[in-house]
Amino acid sequence: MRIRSSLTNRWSSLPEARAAMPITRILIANRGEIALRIHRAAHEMGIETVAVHSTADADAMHVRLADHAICIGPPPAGQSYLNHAAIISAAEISGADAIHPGYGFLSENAQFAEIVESHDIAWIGPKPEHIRTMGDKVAAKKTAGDLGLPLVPGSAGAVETMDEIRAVADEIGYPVIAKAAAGGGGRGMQVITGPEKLEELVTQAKNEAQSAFGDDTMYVEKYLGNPRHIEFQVFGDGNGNAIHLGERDCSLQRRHQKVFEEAPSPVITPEERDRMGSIVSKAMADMGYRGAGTIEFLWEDGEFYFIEMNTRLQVEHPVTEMVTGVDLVREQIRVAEGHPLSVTQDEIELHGHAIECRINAEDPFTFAPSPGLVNYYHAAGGMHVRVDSGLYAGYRIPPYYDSMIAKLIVYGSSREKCMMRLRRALEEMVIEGVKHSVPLHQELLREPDVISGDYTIKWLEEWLAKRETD
Ligand code: MV4
Repeated sequence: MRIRSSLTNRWSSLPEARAAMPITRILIANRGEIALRIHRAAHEMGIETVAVHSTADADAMHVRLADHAICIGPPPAGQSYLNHAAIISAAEISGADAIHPGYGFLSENAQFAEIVESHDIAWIGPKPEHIRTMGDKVAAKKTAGDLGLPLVPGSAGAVETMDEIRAVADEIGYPVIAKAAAGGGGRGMQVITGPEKLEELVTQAKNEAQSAFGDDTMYVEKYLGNPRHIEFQVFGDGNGNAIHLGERDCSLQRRHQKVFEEAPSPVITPEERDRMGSIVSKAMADMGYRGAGTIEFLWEDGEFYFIEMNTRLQVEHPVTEMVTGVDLVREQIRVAEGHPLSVTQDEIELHGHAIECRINAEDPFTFAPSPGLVNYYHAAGGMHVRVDSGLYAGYRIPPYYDSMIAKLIVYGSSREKCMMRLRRALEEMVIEGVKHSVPLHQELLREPDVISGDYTIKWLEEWLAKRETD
């Protein structure tokens, strides 16, 4: 462990210190751009950071920036970034009084959150019980329904037998979709267009779910043919107060990986936003939700249908930060310290438009991963341009982890101005040595449907299939 700075105790002069539990040193249980994002919020609050890393990440930017760094294992995430004992030990050894999990890895692991709290370390995340409930998609849907969120019509809960599934499908009408209760991210899902194929497809979905999650519990929903993916950012203080920060439109996805996200959605009116926002924030207040959360909806023919809730900070959170001016990581840390939210719903105003492009180290045509040495790097800059990335010239992108290497987030006072600025910023980005998605984004920003905002969850895959044949 290396100790580089000792920041003065930021609580010494604050009267509120007695009520809340100050955090002085955060262990960041993650890597890449999100580890940097958390480090930045912490340092702006006068809080020290502890990086943990695998042997493959010894030269990573998150390790370089942190005040302390501890190697927790070999490259495979199962032995490092997912290793409960190694991370808890690192927190104890370094004297961290809080753990921030970022996204992915342990961020939605209720058991790990409980272990953290049982060691008297603050968990910068939702209550473990809420992580657990939302991780079970059947329990999540029941909870969402009880809290007044609009649901996709379907089975009342888990479906046990083939006869039961057939009865539900007959009642709601085909097409239906069978989903794994333990699923999410599109695994263990099958669309069923008619009764002939029901048995075969349900069996297939169950087998996928069993091998992916060790649980083949299924539920059934009406299949929506061509919706948009619209998600609301919510925030609770854990004591019955909650707000929403508007929505993000994340419809442009490939194989359940988001490519491009924007806030606000081009199709949601201020009235609809206020109406749905009130519903989601009241739901979060009623459940006593703590910290950052995202409520995912499918949106079709002007109606919202709840599908899932994510109990973590999301990759695309910066677009919400750009249009609201709220630092979501700072807010997460404050809430973990026991403070109320620093803003009220009345103080949340949306200004302008923001778009995020995810930049991956992959071929922009085949999507094959492209790890390796980045021999030159120059980030875009200028007014209203934000680049969240751990890249630097001379960095070697390891092959073991997610291929996302940077996020380019751009703000404009209108959607049109945002897109003009985004095109300008993409021109400035230089990443040499590996293939990456900047050219893909440049191509997308020339598409009339993207320019007009006229796209659904099917648009990108259809466009890519067409591009293949051209
Ligand atoms: C659906 C659906 C259509 N109808 N549910 C995919 C992952 C999981 N989060 C939920 N998913 C879907 N659920 C019903 N009732 C279509 C999808 C879906 C999808 C959703 C959001 C973004 C991209 C998607 C791509 C394919 C399918």
